[in-house]
Amino acid sequence: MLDTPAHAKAKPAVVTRSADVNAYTVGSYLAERLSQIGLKHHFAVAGDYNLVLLDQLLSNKALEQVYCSNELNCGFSAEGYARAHGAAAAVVTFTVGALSAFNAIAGAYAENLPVILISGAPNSNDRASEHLLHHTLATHDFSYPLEMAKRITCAAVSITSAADAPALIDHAIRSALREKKPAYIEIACNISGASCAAPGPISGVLAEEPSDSETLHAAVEAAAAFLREKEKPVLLIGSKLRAAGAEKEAIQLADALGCSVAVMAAAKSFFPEDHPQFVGIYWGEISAPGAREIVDWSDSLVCIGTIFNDYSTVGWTAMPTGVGVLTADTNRVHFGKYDFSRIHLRDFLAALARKVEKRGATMVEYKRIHAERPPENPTKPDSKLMRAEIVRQIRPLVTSDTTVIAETGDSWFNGMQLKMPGNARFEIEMQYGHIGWSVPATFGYALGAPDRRIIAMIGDGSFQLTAQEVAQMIRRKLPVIIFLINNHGYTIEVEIHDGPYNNIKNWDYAGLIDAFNAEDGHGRGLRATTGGELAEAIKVALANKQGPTLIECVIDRDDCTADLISWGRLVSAANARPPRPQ
Ligand code: DPX
Ligand code: MG
Repeated sequence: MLDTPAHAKAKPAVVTRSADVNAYTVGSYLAERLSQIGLKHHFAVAGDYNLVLLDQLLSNKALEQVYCSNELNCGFSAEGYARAHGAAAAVVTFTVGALSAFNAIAGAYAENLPVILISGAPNSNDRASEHLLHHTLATHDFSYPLEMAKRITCAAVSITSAADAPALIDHAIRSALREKKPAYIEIACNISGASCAAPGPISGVLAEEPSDSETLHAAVEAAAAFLREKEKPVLLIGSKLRAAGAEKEAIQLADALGCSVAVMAAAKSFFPEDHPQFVGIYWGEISAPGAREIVDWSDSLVCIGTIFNDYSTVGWTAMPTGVGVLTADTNRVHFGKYDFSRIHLRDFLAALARKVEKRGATMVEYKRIHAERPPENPTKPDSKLMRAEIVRQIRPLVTSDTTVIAETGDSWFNGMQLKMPGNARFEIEMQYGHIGWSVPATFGYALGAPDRRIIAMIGDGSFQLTAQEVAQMIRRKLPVIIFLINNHGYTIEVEIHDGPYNNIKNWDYAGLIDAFNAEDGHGRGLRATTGGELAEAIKVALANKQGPTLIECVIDRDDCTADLISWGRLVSAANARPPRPQ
């Protein structure tokens, strides 16, 4: 399911209209819809407002219920599943569960992932009554989770009547899939088991509005004319490319133009790194060798699904602007005096590919200026473990069927140094940047992509936020490999602005796995303090198919990438800009 989101591939299930319509309840209707859009799992934390709903979801044998340790992790597990599988669902209880999950849902919004958050809710009879209820603010207002959800989803609905449930459920799911954003569905606990209509054909939910053909034609003509006048165009790939389902079409345009293709850090692996025109990660001052130079040398930059924020522009020092920039966004193309909307990115790229002529100058120049970074030499097996040695040893593990998941921290910059061969995938939560995201996201991703080798690179500080979800990997016997980089603190923050707040309590990270294993788990926890110990630990990890292996890699507090130091200096300068005079 990795190339095409699940809902795009999902074949409408045949609905037996002769079945008794009363055979469906609100909960089983929802389950059927989730299954029809291609989900095989949904993530859940139980609570009395959602127990009947969970029973209803369990009754659908095509959907497996997967339990999480808390609702933040439940949301992030679903977010990781959506990365692998195209969409996801998480079920929580009212307020105490939903408010924790909201942080992950906001992350899914920022990262353009359709995660459907479903919350159990108070009995419909208790609304507009004098009753006070548990898990609330001890007021008669139960509307605040819905109101909050509206700010972090593309659709938020509250179901208090079985008759309205099908339309509201369909609206929420349809919006999420179309907009690649999360949705929120709240269901009163006495409504989940109430009878409702049977689901109609799923095509009504999946159908997309086509691009406006006149606008598409005009946009393509104008863009082709723009490129015809240029000698040295470069394509810059951004993270919204995948959400727009336009990865193949970006390759078509690259092939047609024959120009250099640079990729933003947040989009690493969205354009194949073994494509002959791939020139590396463009990240301002810390770009791959040659990538920044070729972007600077170009006379036109075609920005495809890009997001320029303070981090990706390295503290606003690498912000492409001006008449040479053409931006092709999810549903919009704009450059110079033009601004076209209501066109799908994939339609625009595919049609433009058929119109343009070859523009290979940037590839000629790139080949002249490009110098590979020299390969690192292995350190002596008994010498102290260093960050560079960790990356060197991870490199050969990344095969075409591997997904690397890189947590916020120096793992971002370490991850950029890995080459992704063939269909290797790279996952990063760079827009939202919530530390701790990667542990549950790795769990969810591994369930969504059971045939892939999953490697997670996670800092010690991040791990402490969501460590419990390793126990769920153990429960499900998922053989993921976690490189836990123990540099004794928040090193990325150290490089931006240091203080005592960047020191954290050390844990016995490897030892923790035994505690999670309890009486029946097969996780392995190992500690590496030298290159030799790391190599041995990797062998153990590769042999362990019965559960996750966590390798605690102990390094010095200041042993970080040079890229982090340069980036940290410029981001720190951007943060420190004084207020404008009044
Ligand atoms: C913070 C960050 O140990 O990685 O490589 O040592 O930096 P490094 P760690 O995981 O530490 C992470 C730490 C504290 N960011 O350096 S990036 C601020 C922050 C955040 N998200 C949340 N809280 C605080 N990004 C939820
Ligand atoms: Mg750290």
